[in-house]
Amino acid sequence: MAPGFSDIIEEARLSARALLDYGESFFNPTVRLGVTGLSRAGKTVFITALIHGLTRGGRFPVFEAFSSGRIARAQLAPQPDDAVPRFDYENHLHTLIGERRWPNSTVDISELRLVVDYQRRNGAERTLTLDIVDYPGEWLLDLPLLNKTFAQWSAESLALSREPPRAHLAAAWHAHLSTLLALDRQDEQATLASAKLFTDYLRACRDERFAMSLLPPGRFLMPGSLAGSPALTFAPLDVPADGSAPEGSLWAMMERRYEAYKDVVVRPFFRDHFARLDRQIVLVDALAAFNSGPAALHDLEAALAGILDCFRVGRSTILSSLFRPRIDRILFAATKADHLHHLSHDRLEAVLRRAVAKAVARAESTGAEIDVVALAAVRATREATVARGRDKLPSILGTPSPGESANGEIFDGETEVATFPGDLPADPETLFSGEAFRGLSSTHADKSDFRFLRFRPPRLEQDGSGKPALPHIRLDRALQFLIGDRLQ
Ligand SMILES: Nc1nc2c(ncn2[C@@H]2O[C@H](COP(=O)(O)OP(=O)(O)OP(=O)(O)O)[C@@H](O)[C@H]2O)c(=O)[nH]1
Ligand SMILES: [Mg+2]
Repeated sequence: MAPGFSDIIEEARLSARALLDYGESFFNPTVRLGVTGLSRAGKTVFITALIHGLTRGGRFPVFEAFSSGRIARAQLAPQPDDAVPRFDYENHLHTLIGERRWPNSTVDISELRLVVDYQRRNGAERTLTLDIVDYPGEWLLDLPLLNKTFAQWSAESLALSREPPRAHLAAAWHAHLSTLLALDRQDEQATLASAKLFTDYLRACRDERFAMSLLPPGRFLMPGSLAGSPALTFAPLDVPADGSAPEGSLWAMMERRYEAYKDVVVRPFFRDHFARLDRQIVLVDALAAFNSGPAALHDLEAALAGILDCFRVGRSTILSSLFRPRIDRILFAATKADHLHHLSHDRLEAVLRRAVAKAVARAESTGAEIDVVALAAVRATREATVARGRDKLPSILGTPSPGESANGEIFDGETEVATFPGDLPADPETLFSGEAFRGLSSTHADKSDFRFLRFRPPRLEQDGSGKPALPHIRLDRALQFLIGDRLQ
């Protein structure tokens, strides 16, 4: 398809921005690290722990520049983008360490700048600026909309909503949809009702019982200042695959608003944020999918494929002909690995590797280096072996958050307990085949194969060797992959 006028303008804007960034980073080497993940994946905790570790002497043996003492200093600096909120590091840290509570949910983009003074391997003194950008994974999953017409998006969304367990959750919306005809006259009330029922369906899919991941358009569930605006008031409609919407029809109205969503929400995100990233970590809460059941795991797999497609989309459309493609490393990280005994950490990593395998094969044209890790940015548990009959179960010890419950007991947030959350299989494939395990979407919590409780954050570790640090699992490996090469 020949590029339209708006594409050309968009390209000009992008190149101007890229030139500006390029000039700046020529004099002042900078890495823009995107941290993303679907809601509750662990973004805020990850960034807080990473900054705390880098600025306050964390224990990072695998992060070579740090453990070998070549990093002289890492400190916060004012961030460069005036229109982006600053990541509220100090508050999040206080909540985590001072109150031993997890930070509150965040729904917007935010950014923080860290300046790292280090010595190159050849002895020269250098500075690397690390801009960390925290944005919701839901926004990333919106990018594919840029290449889809309203008719295509409607058809895909409808097909997905007819599969179990979604079909059941979509019943009310489907019932309303069957009263609408694409060629009906445009009707604000019908559109409002349809958008509301569609949003209710998306919200029900996200509930922890079903833990679905693939739920675009992202802003329907986190509208922010756009709540109630026409750009967020539309829904999929049964329309012919080819053909154009007659003027004044319901179809035309929905289509116009869908395009407005792309203009107002998706393109600015692509231009101002996504296209400027150099490195990307995608945080994935696989445990939520295990809690829920096989359908959630399959949905997660589809969402990860969608996410990898975005990097391909980012490369093959705009910019690539003018500038080198930017994102050259992508790390997929299964978070909250401290909910499992260390014997299962490699297995968790294998599950994530399996979940992205097909997508990675498809995304080879991204040219980016891709890796997978299972980590816990903040380790809230310790390990123990618990005897059950003649068996010895590899268990974890932690303080469940107040209100969490298991086996009829409700925890007060003060008592430490040992739990056996379930074993991950040695072969991840078994989890992906059919109804391989039972989760909350099909059975009661007590009968589920996995049950991961929420634990309170730990106390700071004092090992007598200097500053107190937050315990973690493999956070250093993530750092090594994400910025290790830029500190050589
Ligand atoms: N045990 C443990 N729990 C974690 C860890 N990271 C995150 N969590 C849990 O996951 C929840 C969500 O973490 P956040 O960092 O707030 O996730 P987020 O991706 O920023 O979430 P939103 O801002 O809501 O999109 C926390 O409240 C914790 O319960 C971790 O390293 N270990
Ligand atoms: Mg957050």
